[in-house]
Amino acid sequence: MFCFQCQETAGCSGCTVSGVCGKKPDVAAMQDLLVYVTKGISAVTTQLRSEGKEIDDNINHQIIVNLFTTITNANFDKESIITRIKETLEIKEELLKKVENRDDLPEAAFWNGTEDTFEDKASHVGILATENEDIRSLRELITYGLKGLAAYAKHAAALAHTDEEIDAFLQKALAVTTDDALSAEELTALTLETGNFGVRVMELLDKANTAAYGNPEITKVNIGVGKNPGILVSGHDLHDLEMLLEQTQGTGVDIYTHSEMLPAHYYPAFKKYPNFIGNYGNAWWKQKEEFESFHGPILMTTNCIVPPKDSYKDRMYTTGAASYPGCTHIPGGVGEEKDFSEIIAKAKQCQAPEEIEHGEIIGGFAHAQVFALADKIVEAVKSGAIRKFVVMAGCDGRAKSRNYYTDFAKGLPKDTVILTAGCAKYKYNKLNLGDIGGIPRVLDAGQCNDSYSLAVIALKLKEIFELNDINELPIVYNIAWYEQKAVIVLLALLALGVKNIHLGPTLPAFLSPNVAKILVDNFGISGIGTVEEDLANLIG
Ligand code: FS2
Ligand code: SF4
Repeated sequence: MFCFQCQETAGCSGCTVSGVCGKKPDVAAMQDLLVYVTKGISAVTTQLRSEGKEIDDNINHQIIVNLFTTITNANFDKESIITRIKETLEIKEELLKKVENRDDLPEAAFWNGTEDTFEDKASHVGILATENEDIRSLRELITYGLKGLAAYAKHAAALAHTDEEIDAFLQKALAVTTDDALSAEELTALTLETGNFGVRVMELLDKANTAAYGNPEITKVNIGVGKNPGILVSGHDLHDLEMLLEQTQGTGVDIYTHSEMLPAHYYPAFKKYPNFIGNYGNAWWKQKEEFESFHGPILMTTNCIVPPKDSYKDRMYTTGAASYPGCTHIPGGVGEEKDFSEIIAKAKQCQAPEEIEHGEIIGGFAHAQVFALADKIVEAVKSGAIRKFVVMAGCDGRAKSRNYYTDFAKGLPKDTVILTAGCAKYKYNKLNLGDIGGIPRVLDAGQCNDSYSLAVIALKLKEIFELNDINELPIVYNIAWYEQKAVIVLLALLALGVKNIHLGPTLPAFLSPNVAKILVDNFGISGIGTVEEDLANLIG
């Protein structure tokens, strides 16, 4: 196997024996093949669009869920990946019959095979099949950005928000990564276009979420526990959470969020549920201890599964693109009603959660809430009470080196405000960093996709302060990444013109020296140094 798509890749270069995430070589092979056949079907749909034919929504959904399935930590279940490969090949064969001009289609568009050929085919279509290091780097950078984009498109689609132009771009870009005629320059341009569509998909998801659940508002979230048995919901899918909340009314079972599901508490629509108790625990990587002490069932709605311990494996459930062998998968397609009765029945047999923390955390600072506070914030900037905003969005992870972010947050002067989104926040959202004239020093916009809100806020401030360039604002960027959604967030920020982003704890292994140089020369991207150096550089 060879995989280097996430920050925790072995030796900062690539997982070759087994994934640091727990992905085994046979699963890695099937994921490689799933990406390959998804590129193949995308080449076919792209050709059909160019011939004026429409592509059905179900096909668009198949493609985005395929990509989501291959995101780090989402799906460890070989059988479910094989099923997706077979389904995709079947749909592709039907589509291929409708193509008039097949001349420019790549090999991936024609390939078909039975299950006994999958392993052999997978061994020829992985990342290392592209020999030129720079082309490989750009292809993977684009593919990972598209995986993140697909994840956000899937969440929006679950709430009946789709955009044919986004799907058409996603499929065109996937298809193009198989084109050997494309130069490094053309691939670089496509990388930036991917960032533009990253902005669009986050905007689409923001619309989907706020139309369904209202605008996030300042909210204090309980981090303690109640007396009833509970279900812990992790991942990012708000629609799954909504269905579970509906189905647990009057059952005596409480609902808690874990990790990236925390921001659900900020939406007005979820506040009406009396059994929506609070957030339990921290970022995804602490799940081994926290799922154990929770005692009740856990529902993983998306990625960031850590291979479960036997002690709670029988109460861990997956749904959507997520799957783990031996854990029950709750079926249901994009936007379909799901039946969570099995999880609810399981919860009733479990003890109530054990309290591991007590108190409250505050969040809900997405764009509408921040705009409501705009006068106060602008005044604080003008008076010098706020000297700088520091965007510290992104992901958390296991590496000890990530303590840098806690130390950096602690070391920031008291006239600075952290803008955050994603699970990176758990490195500093319980530090009690205080406030500036009533404005908390950690403003949490929400999930990683709500980094869009941080960009909207920056653009609004640029307008208020009548600046020509987003980089003239007193905002600096010190972003932590882990998986591929952070890649699309990064590309989106670059597309919006943000420069001098610090990215850590390590730069992506999939950036070849030449591709890294393009990012450094054109966007001023850099890694992180010591806390002291970076505080001096970024804050002065
Ligand atoms: Fe955190 Fe994991 Fe949000 Fe990432 S919970 S690393 O999926 O996308 O962030
Ligand atoms: Fe390794 Fe990350 Fe790939 Fe898992 S997703 S196999 S940890 S590079």
